Amino acid sequence: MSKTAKTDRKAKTAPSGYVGMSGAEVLHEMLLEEGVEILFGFPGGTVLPIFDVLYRSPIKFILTRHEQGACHMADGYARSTGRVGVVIATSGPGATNLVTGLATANMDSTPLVALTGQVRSTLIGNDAFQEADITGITRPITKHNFLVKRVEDIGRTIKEAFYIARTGRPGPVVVDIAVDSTVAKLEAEPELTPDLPGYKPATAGNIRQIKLAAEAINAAQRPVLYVGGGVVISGASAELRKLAEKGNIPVTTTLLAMGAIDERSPLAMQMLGMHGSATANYAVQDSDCLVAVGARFDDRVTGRIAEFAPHAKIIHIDIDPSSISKNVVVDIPVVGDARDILGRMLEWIKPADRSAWLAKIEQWKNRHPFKYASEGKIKPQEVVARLGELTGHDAIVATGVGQHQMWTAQFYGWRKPRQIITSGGLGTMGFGCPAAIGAQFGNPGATVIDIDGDGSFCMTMVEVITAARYQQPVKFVVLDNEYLGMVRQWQEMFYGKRYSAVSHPCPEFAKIAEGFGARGMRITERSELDDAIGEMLKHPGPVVLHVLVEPEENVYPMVATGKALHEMDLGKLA
Ligand SMILES: Cc1ncc(C[n+]2csc(CCOP(=O)(O)OP(=O)(O)O)c2C)c(N)n1
Repeated sequence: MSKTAKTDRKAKTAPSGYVGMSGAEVLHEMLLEEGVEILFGFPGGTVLPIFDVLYRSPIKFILTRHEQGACHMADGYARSTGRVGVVIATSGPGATNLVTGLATANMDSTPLVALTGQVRSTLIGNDAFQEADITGITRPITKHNFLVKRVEDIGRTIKEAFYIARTGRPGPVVVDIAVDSTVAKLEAEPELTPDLPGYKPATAGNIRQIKLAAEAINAAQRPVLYVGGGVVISGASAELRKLAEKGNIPVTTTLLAMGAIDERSPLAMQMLGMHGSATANYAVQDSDCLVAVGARFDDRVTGRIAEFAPHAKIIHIDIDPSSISKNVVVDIPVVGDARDILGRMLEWIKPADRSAWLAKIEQWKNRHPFKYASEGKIKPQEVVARLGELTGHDAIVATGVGQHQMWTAQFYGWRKPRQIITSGGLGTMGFGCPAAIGAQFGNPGATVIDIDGDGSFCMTMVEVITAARYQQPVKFVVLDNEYLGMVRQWQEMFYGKRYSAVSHPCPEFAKIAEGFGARGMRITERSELDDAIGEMLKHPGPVVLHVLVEPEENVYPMVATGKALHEMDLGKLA
């Protein structure tokens, strides 16, 4: 599609190349060349020339109700498809509304390109109307950013932005473009070849390091694979599975890597960390060789760092050299693409009988599974578990941030990579609703569910209007515990139950949904749950299902701040 569009346009406007094209037209050509099929955003004065070109573009444009929503949609699209998400906003408030979305994408390594309008190049720095220093504001929360002031630089910069966003450790790139450069016309052929002498992302791992790592694994009796989002991003799930099976190595995944291994595998130990499975946490603490792949030893994963995996030799496979030994001192670093490295490591891994280790793991699994009591009010965990079963564990699932996010990770039953769309690093409430819509745009025909908390949903639920307008059949399941639940849990456990600013009475979400053009449903009883989920899944359009759940349910296990992983509070799982 993009090739034809380019040829047509060139035939009409610039038979000899780009000369005569406006900056906005060149930008559009570059988007087509990059294969962009969908753009999320919101217009305004400084991006009018770009929107004028979009008026006759084959690129689908999704007008959101808030720029934050657009950024999270581009993020959900990117995470669920592996392609670069693209978002556009105007200068000043439009661009500042992207900030949370950019920081979210940056923390979780999502490839995004954000195009922002900027005031005229001659006015920059003058406090012009709707001027904000977006390159200054976003420098620490993006992989890279550019300010473009000349029409000659637009094409090359866009190419560079896409290249940086998707290569190495992916991330968001902002291109801030002065409006006059989008209006000006090219008088000479522009240089379009990316010129990034300082940017050399590693891909292949060093073979010596790979062999050293394989030898350490072969020598280990209690190895554990600790797998992070990098494995999903690099498409290394098949290599991971082969390696785990060949070496009989149990696997735990971070929140961002749920589905990197099918949880039905006997080697799968589910999530680790603050609310991870007892099995995964005990296994890490007991391990003599911890193999971290595409993970960054986040404090929510490690607990008290001085006592993290105290008996283990630590191998760290990561594409980002700055991640190595950042939080935990690593014995054998291997820098490069996880898929390439795991694929090559496979031939050095010796099949090993680790039955004693696996038996111990099986024992932990049997003793301390994630569980809840199905009594009294509807339990949030059972809503997640029933959603898993009734969707055949095959849906793409987005979440907000809080208890519901942890229960989703614990109880959905993950089968494949790119199934979970959640804000891990930044922990952005409000991510779920728009991210789910973005994922649905990228996966037409797939079942996409946002399992949300009432607090998180309130932050961005206005985008249900976007889902309804563009007929995206996303299912929004709001687990309403009438509290900002995760904060309430901390106040219960660590602040003597002094509930400060966590009571969160909710509006009638089902009525709001109807007003927004979606279907609205509300349930309060366990007996209604399966029918409601069934009806929701059958409905061809977007649905908001408001579920009133037990208000004071807690997430277990819990590793309190300052505790080591094995010191977790098992709560009712004990
Ligand atoms: C934008 C933002 N503001 C504040 C927080 C701090 N925070 C983390 S969890 C949480 C409560 C979330 O409540 P809700 O969405 O209802 O989910 P629940 O924990 O009840 O499942 C808060 C306030 C955050 N993560 N993000």
